[in-house]
Amino acid sequence: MKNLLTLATLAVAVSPAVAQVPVFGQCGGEDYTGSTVCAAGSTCVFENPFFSQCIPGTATATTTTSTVATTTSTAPPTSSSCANRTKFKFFGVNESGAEFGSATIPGTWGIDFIFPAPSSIDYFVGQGFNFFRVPFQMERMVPPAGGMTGPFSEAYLANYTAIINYITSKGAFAAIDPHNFMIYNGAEISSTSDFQTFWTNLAGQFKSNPNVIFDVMNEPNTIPASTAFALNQAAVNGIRASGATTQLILVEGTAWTGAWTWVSSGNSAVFGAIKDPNNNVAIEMHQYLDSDGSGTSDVCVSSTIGAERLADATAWLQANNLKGFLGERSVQEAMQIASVSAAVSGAMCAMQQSGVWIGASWWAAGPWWPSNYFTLIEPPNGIIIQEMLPQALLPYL
Ligand SMILES: *[C@@H]1O[C@H](CO)[C@@H](O)[C@H](O)[C@H]1NC(C)=O
Ligand SMILES: *[C@@H]1O[C@H](CO)[C@@H](O)[C@H](O)[C@H]1NC(C)=O
Ligand SMILES: CC(=O)N[C@H]1CO[C@H](CO)[C@@H](O)[C@@H]1O
Repeated sequence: MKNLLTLATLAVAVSPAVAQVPVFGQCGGEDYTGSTVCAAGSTCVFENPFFSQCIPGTATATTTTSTVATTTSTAPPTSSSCANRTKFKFFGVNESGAEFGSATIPGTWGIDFIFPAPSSIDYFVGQGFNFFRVPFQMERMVPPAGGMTGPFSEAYLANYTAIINYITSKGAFAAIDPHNFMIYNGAEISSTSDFQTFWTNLAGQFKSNPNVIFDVMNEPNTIPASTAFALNQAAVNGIRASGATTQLILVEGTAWTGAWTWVSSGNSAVFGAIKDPNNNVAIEMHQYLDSDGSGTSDVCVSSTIGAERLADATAWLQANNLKGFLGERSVQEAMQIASVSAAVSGAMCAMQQSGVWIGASWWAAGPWWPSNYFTLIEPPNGIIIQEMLPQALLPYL
């Protein structure tokens, strides 16, 4: 999720005491009632309708300009006209909840955070999906008192492991996702050796489960691509050192690991060198279809935008003989639903024809999203369940 919009209009009531939100704390979002005043040196930045965050620096209100042509006269393919495609090995949804309430650490189960519902897992498995990405908050898993190389919070780990094991007991795959943007306890993660140890410890907890996938870090953003690469490589080394040698590892680049910015962010210059002794790593990218690619707006650009935004990343994967995984993806509702479905269908077709994308996962399911969240795929009534699943997702299973 890119931080392209500053928060002004979404600010909620400021408490009379005007408590300051620490750097990287939550400062806004629908239903958020805390302070919107960021600590000195940081600015409240809109991330999505439900979450704004105090980011170091002064606001530069970037306007959302689309750099994408709205063109092409060729109609996007439908699933039936999408010839010669390879199905995804992994196809499913993100299951949010355990990472919620990131401003409150550790926070209270049932109030600040929650774990995905087994009934939601059952629903998607019943539809034929086999992949779930399960975000969690690092500071809850490894409390700041001991640091990221310190002991786990046994209770949080136990609850998290329970839903991971539930997923894999159904024969599906579960991605372990520290949803921390490469920031731990208010600071950018910089020590490759600490991060490697964190992953050795965490992967060690899951090394005997072949259906677990290790997703190194959700959306590093303001750090250089080379730093993101070094930290991801350290994590790969740490995971394999734990004895988890068979499972898939997903690495993510800087700039919110955006597919359409894979080249301009510098990720394309460094991530081709990723080395896994067990040769089972894929590059995870995210892509949204609104004008600034951030997933914060509910207007989809055009019916061909999905395939267009993935084209460069696909070419890079092919040239580097790497596999890709589209880990977060959503579309917007304001367009006529037929066009939105076409945009998604077109993207799915292009991915499956390319031969280099091994999986895709929709953002997002989870028990706590508001029922009107425009990209909600939580059963039974999420808008995407009703309007997108049958037309543009199920045909690509
Ligand atoms: C089908 O796709 C494969 C791999 O992408 C390609 O090598 C092959 O030429 C394609 N066949 C046709 C008929 O398009
Ligand atoms: C774990 O889940 C139980 C409910 O099953 C809950 O009572 C407990 O507070 C949770 N603890 C944490 C740290 O998530
Ligand atoms: C698309 C979207 O809204 N993504 C956001 C989901 O929520 C997490 C926090 O839990 C954000 O960090 C993502 O950017």
